[in-house]
Amino acid sequence: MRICFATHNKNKVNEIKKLISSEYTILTLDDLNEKKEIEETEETLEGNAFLKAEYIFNKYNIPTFADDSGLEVTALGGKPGVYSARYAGIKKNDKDNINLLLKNLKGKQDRSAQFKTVIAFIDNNNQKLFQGITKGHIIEKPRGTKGFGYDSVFIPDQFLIDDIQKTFAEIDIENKNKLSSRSKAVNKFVLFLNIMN
Ligand code: ITT
Repeated sequence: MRICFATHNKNKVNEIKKLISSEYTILTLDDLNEKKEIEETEETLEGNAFLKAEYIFNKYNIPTFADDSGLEVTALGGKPGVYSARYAGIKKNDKDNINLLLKNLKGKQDRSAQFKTVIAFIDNNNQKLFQGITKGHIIEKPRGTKGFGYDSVFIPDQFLIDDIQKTFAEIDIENKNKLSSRSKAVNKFVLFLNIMN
């Protein structure tokens, strides 16, 4: 079965391809030669995930899913949340976003945060949402070169390698996929696909 993953984010594609069995052929927006950056105009992750999936499903008429993710920081009242990509401006620059986050958290005792991922899936018979949450905390300086986005400042709870707490940017995709919000949402989605087919 062919399914489109409506994203331009290659890191998301790499993670997701390791979580979905090869019986499903994942087509990305690059595979469809779709250049448009679908504007995220909704005020929730659910709304934006649905909007991206719907745009591609309506245009290409193939079963489509989209992922919208955000980092929700307790001491910042849940921000940057749905605005995580554009936290430091419309350029969507990871480094600028992290710098602003660390600046806004300076002096705050509570560094707790969570990643939330929402996956929206649309085909001719279904419109479904799947959610995953991973709790953790934000460290004071970035660590690690793997991953993307806010990975280098996020340490997931209860995850130790050799008794050391690692950021998502210090572990490989396989380990990130054991506990990331994306993998939790994708696993629920895969269960649904398997039941449906
Ligand atoms: P698409 O909309 O094309 O899927 P995007 O990069 O715009 O890709 P999001 O809107 O979902 O993706 O991302 C919101 C922000 O959260 C953005 O700054 C990402 O870099 C970051 N982000 C998403 N998933 C992440 C993850 O697993 N680890 C760290 N940061 C992540």
